[in-house]
Amino acid sequence: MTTDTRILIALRGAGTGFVSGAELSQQLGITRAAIWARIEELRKLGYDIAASPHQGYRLISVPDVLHADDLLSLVQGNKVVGRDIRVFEETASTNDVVEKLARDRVKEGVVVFAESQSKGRGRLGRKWISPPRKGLWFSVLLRPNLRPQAATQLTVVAATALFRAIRDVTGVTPEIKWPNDILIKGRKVAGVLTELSAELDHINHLILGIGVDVNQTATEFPPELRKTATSLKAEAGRHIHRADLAAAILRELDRDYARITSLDFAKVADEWQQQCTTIGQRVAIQIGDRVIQGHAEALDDDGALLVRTQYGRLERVIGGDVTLQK
Ligand code: BT5
Repeated sequence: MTTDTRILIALRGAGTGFVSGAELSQQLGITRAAIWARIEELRKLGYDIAASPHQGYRLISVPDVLHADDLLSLVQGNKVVGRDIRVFEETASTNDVVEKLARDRVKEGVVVFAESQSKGRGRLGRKWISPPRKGLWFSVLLRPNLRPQAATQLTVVAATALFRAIRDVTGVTPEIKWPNDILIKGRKVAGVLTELSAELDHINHLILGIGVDVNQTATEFPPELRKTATSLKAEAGRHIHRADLAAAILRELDRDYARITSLDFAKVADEWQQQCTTIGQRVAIQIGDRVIQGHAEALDDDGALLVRTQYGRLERVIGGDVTLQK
């Protein structure tokens, strides 16, 4: 843990109170002058920290920037997801950065955020719009001990984590649309891109790419997305602090990842089914050139959607574009 992370943990721990320089210096094992120097650096980044010669330091406000040390201080209890966090000002795609880390054998749980992406992507090579500082654009490296067929479980885990974090931080209750969309009043506010490196019988690594539209105003979306997309700010009616939301998502992901690695996917799937607006609906699912039509009945143990087709057959669908039918 870096010195800045530890200073921020101590300041947050004090709430609206002060932490004395002597206390910090003792806890961190560095001089009071060194602490003062770090506080000055944090101030330059936009952290408003009051300093009083008698009482010490107090955190007044934090800027709306993503800062790796700060994010780490917010998820210090996490076991896997977020034990290593890196933030870039701009990348082509955070999934590509993580893919490279995976090939360099970096441990699972590393999370890469970018303030903006020049080539953010969705599924099937679609574009994902990722404007600077308006949303959360990040990817998580995982090495789950699962068969490749069960990879959809991770998309389900990401969707339930997003659902809970968005509801808890903003007060707005979103819906989950299978397999990878989070919607509010029918408009997309977040998406998940799961990419996989696997052998026939096991997953080498899996990258969860997550995009959340946080603080765009309606007119900041490109015209072609204005009818289909929305942001948390537009729906909640207030600015949302991105670092708080990011930390909440990483905490929820860590919790659910632990659940599936302990082979408890059923609990995650139950919660998912309760929030998912796709289950129980008539759907048309486009998979490549093929369209399956029928009734979405449930999720199976691998996270696949079970669809009763118009011919009465139960089909297992692991991906595709869903349209709800009236
Ligand atoms: C997704 O694809 O929903 C997955 C999005 C994943 C984005 C993250 S950001 C961090 C990581 N790095 C990446 O490069 N990607 C991941 P899909 O279901 O295929 O939806 C793509 C479609 O959503 C596009 O064709 C647009 O219609 C629409 N779209 C594009 N940008 C959007 C945005 N910011 N908000 C809402 N909809 C958007």
